[in-house]
Amino acid sequence: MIQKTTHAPRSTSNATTPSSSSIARLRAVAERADLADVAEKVLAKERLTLDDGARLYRADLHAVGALANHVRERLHGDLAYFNVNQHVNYTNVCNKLCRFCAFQRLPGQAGAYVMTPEDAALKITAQLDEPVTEVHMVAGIHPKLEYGYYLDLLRAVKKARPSIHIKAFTMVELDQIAKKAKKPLAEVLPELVEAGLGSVPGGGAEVFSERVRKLTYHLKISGDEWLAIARTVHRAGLKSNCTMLHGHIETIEERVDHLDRLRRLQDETHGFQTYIPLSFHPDHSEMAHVPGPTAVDELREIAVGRLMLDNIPHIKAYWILMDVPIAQLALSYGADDVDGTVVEEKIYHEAGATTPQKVQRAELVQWIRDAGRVPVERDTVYNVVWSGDESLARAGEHAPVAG
Ligand code: V47
Repeated sequence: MIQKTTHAPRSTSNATTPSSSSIARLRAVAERADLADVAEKVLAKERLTLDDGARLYRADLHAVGALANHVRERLHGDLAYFNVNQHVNYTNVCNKLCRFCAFQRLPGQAGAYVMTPEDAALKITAQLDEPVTEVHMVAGIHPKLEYGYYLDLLRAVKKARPSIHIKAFTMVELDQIAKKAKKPLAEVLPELVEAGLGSVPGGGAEVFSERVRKLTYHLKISGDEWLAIARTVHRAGLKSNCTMLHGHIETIEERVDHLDRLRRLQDETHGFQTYIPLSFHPDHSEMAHVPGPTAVDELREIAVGRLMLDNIPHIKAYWILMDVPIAQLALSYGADDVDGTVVEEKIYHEAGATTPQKVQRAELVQWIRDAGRVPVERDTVYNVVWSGDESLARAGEHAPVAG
């Protein structure tokens, strides 16, 4: 846990206007890091180039973080978002054989499991006493699951808790579901929505580089395919998140290219809500020899994401993946979201994550306050469920926590 701040959060609104002295300080910090021209673009809200992006990966971290924090506060002030969610990983059977993944099992392998829709519903009813608003439901690509299974899964979860928002199926799963349905995804999506799908998570993007794909996840859809599926999802009126798996064998230029491709699709669809850099956890994977990213790399990834993705509203520091103190620090390096209570995380805990598998809502609120930010509970699509904004609290305007 990082040191508690002794000052009150600077702002209770969702955007701050920096003083001329803080802008002068920002310019000085940027100048010392040879980023004066980048700072001028950031201050003028101009788009950064790919070359700027590559420089941000090599420049002094604190200068990059200060620039990202400026953008974060311009957009969100001191607010930091979280939600009350639970994860359901309905199967760990997967035929994609990604070398970075410790979660996957082959059909019949020890430890392989598939939940029935009823099993998944039981996971939901087990949390009915908690104020859960979202289920994050993703899994491996099980070759034998038929289209009807996915529809039944959505229906069972929705029936177990009708108020829940189902954020489910990565672009990789959607590709498989459409293949099983033997219909174009554009025709499948309305049926999934009818069954209960609310939005789509950001996983499965890895790094769009073909070089990296050939070496580490050659059976998975390509970057172009991931982006095409995201486009179809957004055109169907669904929001999604987006991710980049970093800290393995990818180069700086491949990361910048990935961010640029996300940014270009977002210009077209405006469908991405949140970008989440996913820190590679090597344990128990075929890439266990790769050291994975350091805390410094994680903070930089958050900051560069905030600066390059000028058209994506939110940047998430996923606390499960980063140590909690790093996620807290990330709230001053560009991030404005920490994800949620995450009951029963499996993917990263199979890969050696040492963070807890869930957290109580009150603890999450305290982590955010201890980082000097104002906690705001959101639903999946960023409607405010509860605000820790003290001026609202004084006015008695807290929205009730959804049950
Ligand atoms: O697609 C798998 C990654 C992703 C490992 O949308 C690994 O709100 C690190 O996408 N080390 C799934 N990463 C998780 C994901 C996600 C998480 C939280 C929030 C949201 C959101 C999305 O996890 C996979 C893959 O890219 N992954 N194995 C590993 N060993």
